[in-house]
Amino acid sequence: MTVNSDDAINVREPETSAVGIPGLQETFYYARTEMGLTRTVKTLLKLNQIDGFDCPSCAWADPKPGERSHAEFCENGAKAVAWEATRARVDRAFFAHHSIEQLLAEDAHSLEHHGRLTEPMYLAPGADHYTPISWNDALQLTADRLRAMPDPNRAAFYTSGRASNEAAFVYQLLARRLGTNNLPDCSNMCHESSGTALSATIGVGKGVVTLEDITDHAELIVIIGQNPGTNHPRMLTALEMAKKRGARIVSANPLPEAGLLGFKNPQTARGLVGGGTKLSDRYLAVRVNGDLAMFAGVNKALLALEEKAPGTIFDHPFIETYCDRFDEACQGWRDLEWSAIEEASGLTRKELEAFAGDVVAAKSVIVCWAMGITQHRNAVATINEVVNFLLLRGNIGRPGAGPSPIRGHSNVQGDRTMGIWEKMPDSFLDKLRDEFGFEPPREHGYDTVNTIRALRDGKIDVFFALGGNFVSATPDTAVTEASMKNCKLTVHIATKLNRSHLCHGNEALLLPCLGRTERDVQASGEQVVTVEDSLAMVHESKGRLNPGSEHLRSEISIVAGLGKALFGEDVGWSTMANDYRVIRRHIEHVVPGFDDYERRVHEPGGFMLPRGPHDSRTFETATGKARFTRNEFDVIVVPEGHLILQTVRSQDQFNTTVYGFDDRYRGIRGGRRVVFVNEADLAERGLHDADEVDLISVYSDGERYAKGFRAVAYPTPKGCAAAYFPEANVLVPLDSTALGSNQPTSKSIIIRIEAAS
Ligand SMILES: Nc1nc2c(c(=O)[nH]1)N[C@H]1C(S)=C(S)[C@@H](COP(=O)(O)OP(=O)(O)OC[C@H]3O[C@@H](n4cnc5c(=O)[nH]c(N)nc54)[C@H](O)[C@@H]3O)O[C@H]1N2
Ligand SMILES: Nc1nc2c(c(=O)[nH]1)N[C@H]1C(S)=C(S)[C@@H](COP(=O)(O)OP(=O)(O)OC[C@H]3O[C@@H](n4cnc5c(=O)[nH]c(N)nc54)[C@H](O)[C@@H]3O)O[C@H]1N2
Ligand SMILES: [Mo]
Repeated sequence: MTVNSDDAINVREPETSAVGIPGLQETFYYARTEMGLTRTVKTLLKLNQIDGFDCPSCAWADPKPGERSHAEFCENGAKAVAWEATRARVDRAFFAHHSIEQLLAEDAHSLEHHGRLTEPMYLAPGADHYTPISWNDALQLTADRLRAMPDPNRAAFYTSGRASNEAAFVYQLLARRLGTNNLPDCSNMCHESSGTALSATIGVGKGVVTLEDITDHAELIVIIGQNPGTNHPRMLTALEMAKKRGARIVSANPLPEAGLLGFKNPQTARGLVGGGTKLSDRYLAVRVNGDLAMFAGVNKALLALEEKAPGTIFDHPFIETYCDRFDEACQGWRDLEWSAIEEASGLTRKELEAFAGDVVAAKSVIVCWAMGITQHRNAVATINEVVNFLLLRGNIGRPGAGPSPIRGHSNVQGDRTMGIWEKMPDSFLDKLRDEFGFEPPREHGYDTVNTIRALRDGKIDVFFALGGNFVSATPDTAVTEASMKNCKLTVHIATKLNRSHLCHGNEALLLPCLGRTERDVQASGEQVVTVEDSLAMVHESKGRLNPGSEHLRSEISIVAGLGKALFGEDVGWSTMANDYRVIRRHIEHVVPGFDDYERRVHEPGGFMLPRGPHDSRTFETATGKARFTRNEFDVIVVPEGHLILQTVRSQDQFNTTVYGFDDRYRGIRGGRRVVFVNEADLAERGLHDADEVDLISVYSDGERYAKGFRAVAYPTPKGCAAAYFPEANVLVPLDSTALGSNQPTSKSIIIRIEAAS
């Protein structure tokens, strides 16, 4: 892995399978460099084990207790752990030496690479250096600024998805006790579109399959808009198991991702030395934003087969018993022209009919998806169409079938379950009121995009973040960064320094917390926290390493400390911070599905949350039925001479955390300012591979520039392009969001590409 970026970006052929020996070597080299040998062994062997800690990287599920390997982690999980457990420190001397201005000139990699934050720091009005502050003063100052606001809605409480269930629950309690539902979170940028579509169509905003459904039951697994080789590497092990028993995989992706093509399992001899497992049986090079058309096309093809041989294709008993609006949806498919489908999807009718053939041959089908689906203007409609696709053949609520949005951050799903949402339903707020004896606000709060608008318009006095890197993760970087200046106070609970800590309000606080890997000892003894994975298993996580500094506090203790500074002991803030079992008892009373929480979560592997569609084909929608939808055929029209740009993650990053400058599977080494473009599109513009180019996004409110990218001729469909996030976020217009979910459209940005100016 290259850890310094330089001008000479090295480009090779993309790889055709993931993991294997290079992945393993990289893991250990990297972990040793950050943590040293003893710490590496001690830490990695506890990762994702029953008595260990949950991997702080992605939300992929763990196998059952008896089926875990001794090394139940992947290259990228190991990087995330090493990055947190590093021996490097950012202390008061560091801040005395480095001004805000100096730090703003550093890139994301170098900021976090300085090491772990060690003690609370304060930035006074007009100051150019952070200086030490005591915990007590930091919490009092925050409480004073919050109390000084004329309206509680002048505060916003952002959450990144690494926070534990307990931290998230106490945090939303604090915001609501204060009187606001302004709880924007990273999920607004991640699976908001999935939640919106699934709630309306099947009555639950999360996926409804289990790990065994994938490994043991599904006959066909469809993977769309996801790059599991990089972002959910342990999913490849599950896919390999499915393949071994004869399941088929169909992938749709505008990039030929190595991890979808093949897998060399580093934990088996065959994977280390042999050719590995071929994963996708069918690879559909869909156009960026073409999935709505693709699924409409497949559904149309299925309908045609059904009409030719009635009663042989669709699951009529299921449709009649459990669904509504079926006829309306069918009419929609009849009315669609194949030419429109082909143009919008970039796929031929023949390809889509062949895909429909795979579907008909499979008794059970799962669809997995991630950001390539959710970050588009038509994302909600696309996911509705995926639900249609599954409902047609009763592929929900039985083994090996169902929708499976693959979550990002390790506890992003749990945070939502705990109430981190700007529009939690009244049923949740009623229970919160009954449990704690105060009336929570009912008016919906700001999501992430609306928080940025409010910041920009001077409507937020205090911006508080539980983790994350708000200014780098959100769209329209220039607008967002400038907007933070309008705050009176910005506060970040964080493990490592990032750009959000430098784009500050009039005053700023930096509050360092324990990480997932570290022991958490409170008044009642050593604590555990709990998390929920992408497949709705709730389990515990227990840090093992000694804290990175004696001054670190747990997220829970910081948030509860602020609660106490604001409200005294009204809801028992200290009792919760002293003993997390008290928090779990409150959760049990407030959040459905957590009965007998304390006992069940300590069982090896934890427990599964109830999900009506999966457990009993119960659909808690507006009509009590699963809902077919007729979706408007909304496709982005790219103006002549323009391209549609998607933003992706490299192999060496976790969101805005940049571990290094390589993207091994895509053949990129030594840099991140690259743009992947079809060779013909380059040629049409008189450009060539390796040219330096500028990217210009065009939107109704004007043009945005990202300059100095290396063009890489790449096998992506004509008219499409890709670049890395967060570098490309300057190009994403704040107002360009998904219909119905308000999620930023980070995967469909209309751009021009020009020779560098
Ligand atoms: N190592 C590592 N792991 C991670 C993360 C990380 O940054 N690093 N991030 C975590 C988080 S928060 C998340 S949300 C997940 C993200 O996991 P992914 O969604 O896999 O992440 P992206 O890199 O955004 O990849 C999007 C994929 O969708 C494809 N795509 C783009 N547009 C389209 C389209 O229109 N149609 C189709 N069919 N495909 C499209 C892209 O080519 C790419 O393969 O990963 C989580 N895990
Ligand atoms: N263009 C574009 N933009 C995107 C995306 C995209 O695909 N394209 N993806 C979006 C998605 S899916 C997501 S989820 C968001 C991610 O948005 P965020 O969650 O806000 O960003 P991260 O980069 O994950 O946050 C990294 C920071 O978290 C802090 N941190 C790490 N561990 C801990 C911890 O244990 N506790 C605390 N308190 N802090 C910790 C560190 O300081 C680190 O710098 O970005 C979104 N933005
Ligand atoms: Mo995410």
